[in-house]
Amino acid sequence: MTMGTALIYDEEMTKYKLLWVDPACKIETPERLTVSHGALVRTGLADRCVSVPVREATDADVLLVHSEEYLEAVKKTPYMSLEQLMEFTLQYGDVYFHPNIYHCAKLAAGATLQLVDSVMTRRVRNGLALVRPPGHHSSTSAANGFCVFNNVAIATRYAKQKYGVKRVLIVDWDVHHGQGVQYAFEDDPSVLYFSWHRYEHQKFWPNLRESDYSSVGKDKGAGFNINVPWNKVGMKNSDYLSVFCHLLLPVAYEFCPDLVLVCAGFDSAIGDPEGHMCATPDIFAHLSHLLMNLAEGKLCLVLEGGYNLTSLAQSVCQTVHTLLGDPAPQPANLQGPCESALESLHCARSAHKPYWSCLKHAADKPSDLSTQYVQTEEQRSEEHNGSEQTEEGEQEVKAEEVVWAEPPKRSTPPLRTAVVLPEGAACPDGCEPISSSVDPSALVVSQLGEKFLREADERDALTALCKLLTLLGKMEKNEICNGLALVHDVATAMTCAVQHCGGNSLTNRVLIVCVGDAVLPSPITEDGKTLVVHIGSKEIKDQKSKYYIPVCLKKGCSDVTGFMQAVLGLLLPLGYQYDPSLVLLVWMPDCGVCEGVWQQLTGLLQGLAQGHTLVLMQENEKASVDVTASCLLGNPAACLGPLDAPLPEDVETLERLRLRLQADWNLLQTTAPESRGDEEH
Ligand code: Q9C
Ligand code: ZN
Repeated sequence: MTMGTALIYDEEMTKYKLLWVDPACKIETPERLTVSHGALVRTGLADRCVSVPVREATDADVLLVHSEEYLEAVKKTPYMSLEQLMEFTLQYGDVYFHPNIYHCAKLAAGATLQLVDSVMTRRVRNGLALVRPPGHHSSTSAANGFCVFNNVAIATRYAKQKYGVKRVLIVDWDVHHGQGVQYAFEDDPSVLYFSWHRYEHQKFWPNLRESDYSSVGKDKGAGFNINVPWNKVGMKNSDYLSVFCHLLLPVAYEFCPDLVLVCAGFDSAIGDPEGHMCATPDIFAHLSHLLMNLAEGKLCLVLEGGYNLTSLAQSVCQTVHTLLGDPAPQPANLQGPCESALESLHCARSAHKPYWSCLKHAADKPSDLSTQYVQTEEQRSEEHNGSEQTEEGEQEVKAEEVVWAEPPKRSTPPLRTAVVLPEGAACPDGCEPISSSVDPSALVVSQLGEKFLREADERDALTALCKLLTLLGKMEKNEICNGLALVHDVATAMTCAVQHCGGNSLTNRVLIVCVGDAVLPSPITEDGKTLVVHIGSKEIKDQKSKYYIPVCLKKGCSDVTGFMQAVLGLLLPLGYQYDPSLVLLVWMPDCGVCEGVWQQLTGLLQGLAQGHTLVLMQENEKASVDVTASCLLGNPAACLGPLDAPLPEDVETLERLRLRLQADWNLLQTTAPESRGDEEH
């Protein structure tokens, strides 16, 4: 069932450039494409993709978003003299025209449509279109911010029209606000637009009031436009991940898109002269991964900005690795979100509270943030004397001079998924069975001690445990990425695995995710070597531990909404911050978890521990082996359908846990510190 990744690129789109002096536009160069594509070729990534040709968007395609007058005006640009082009350019903001840009703009939009066609017809699973000019700033009748036609907006209408797609999610991770996309779908509840962007209280380009968190959409589209304005530069990996976990993903899962489009600008990465952010290129591996289980994996990325050629190329490669299914890199520098990011998150969550049941419990916006920030004359002159005023340039900190480590090479073990199954059980497609070569009793005795031997005295059970340890050993050596074991007794197997890891320096942190009620085995410690998140229905006395987190859902694991809420808002941030070397995912007997949720959980957890997940299931869960293996192999999970409201009791349980744990695990924070007093009592 493996399906490929499309790469859509044509050199023709490098064949236009700025022909006059304009400091605002000089960063948008042909090299942006040659360098990105060159890096994909050099690393062998391009060869692993399905190369799909571009095409020109037709007039009808362009008119899905743009006005006839605007299209006719742009059509004339190939015949203009230099003076006429400069003159034409003047009516728009931060954009330039060139005799060949109309051709390239048709190719950029057409490339995006080719990508949508390839994904919707299932020729490929997902893909990336490397295009110029970008699109997200252009609106019905105006070019803007290097953009001529709105590639992603056109593709959205095209997908709805041609394929009857009901709900489209657009994730705009470019560092600028894609106001063109916002305008196109503001009143349309079938398109959920999410954008984070450098804003600095409206002082950053494009300086629009409507880029603030208060623009939530209009009329029927109210709630379907989500803006997260960054009011400070220097946002890091934690800031991006926390917005994904606490806002975008919960809403996206509730929305349940049929297709996900990404305005994939990489000017939100470190080193970018426009963005001045500090997120490292590997973060895009995780952002991509976190979107890959929505819409049954139908994910189309379309290049927007990205102006530091080194950062851009690295980010593009990280993204394509993930689209191809390579194990995620170890997430770096997750020390928790900064105060300004939390303030933005808090405001955006509270603005969307009326529209999404996953946010019903979100804290109200603090009153000191309720009025629009107004800058005093003093503050203004102070800032001019301060660090960074790009246009004047005197004391400018050159973002291009920022240095960061090149992301480590993505390691892909020779074998993706191995299984340990009882005699006679069929090995799922694409997996390999573990054949144990060591004498079971000798190895298991040394690992387990006599206590467990007496319980697991059957030969078969012993053999399974032995194979399990063999599998773990191979995962530690990175010979196998992940695995699944059907065992006689999950509790014993879990203990066995944890003990094994305890004695091994390669697996010094194990995230144990227990699904269902069970008595946990003893080696749960407070030394940080294990972090246990135990989701079930039985009230477990909360031991106020940092490393043992019982989540008791009212209807247990069979409640889709409650479970997903726990996974996205609690487990993922905890997991990312803990940064395990191994994830043990345990399906307790009779836990009642529904298949779709289990798939999502299995898929999402693979963003951790470089994909090293070991799934333990009881022998009688044979029926779920194939779907689990499929998710471990990197196939997308099934859609859950639009989620309904969580039970108030569960909301309360999760909130209580989050509040208790957020001091130790600051990726759990959803509000800025000074406003936190109100909600804690
Ligand atoms: N220093 C895209 O990233 N210039 N467009 C702003 C402020 C406009 C960016 C000048 C930047 C447009 C697709
Ligand atoms: Zn941008």
